[in-house]
Amino acid sequence: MSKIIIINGPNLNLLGEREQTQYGSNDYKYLEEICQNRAKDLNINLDIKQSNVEGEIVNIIQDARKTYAGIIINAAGYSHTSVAIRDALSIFKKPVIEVHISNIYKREDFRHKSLISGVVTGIICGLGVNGYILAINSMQEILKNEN
Ligand code: CA2
Repeated sequence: MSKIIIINGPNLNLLGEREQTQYGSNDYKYLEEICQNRAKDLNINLDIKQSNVEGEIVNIIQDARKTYAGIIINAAGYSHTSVAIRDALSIFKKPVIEVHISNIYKREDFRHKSLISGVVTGIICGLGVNGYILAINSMQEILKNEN
């Protein structure tokens, strides 16, 4: 059974509490539930982690090398600023899918550049929390084709 991890960055734990026009009305628990349900349907073993701390996210990515076949990451605000997270992802050497709930290209200029996009396998953005489900589906296809 494939083992993958979803890593969520800062403030995503507050989903549903504010900014519902950008991120929808569903809360973080709902996001975890729909992802776990989809993973179960696909016979994937899924772990989900969230951190508001850049260095913790780097540690999670480093540790992921030993355990996981792929990473799905929404680095949130750090997508636009973090060379350290980009470097950690580039060392991972297995499939990585970047997810954004909102369409970052429709928003402020500073969100148009994601520093991690250049080191990931693919990107899903602007499709709401359903983007995570699409990412799980795609990861399953990628991993199936590897074997
Ligand atoms: O669209 C996305 O998924 C983002 O990665 C979300 C980040 C934002 O900084 C990126 O530009 C795009 C922000 C996540 C913060 O989520 C909140 C949830 C509830 C209330 C306030 C923020």
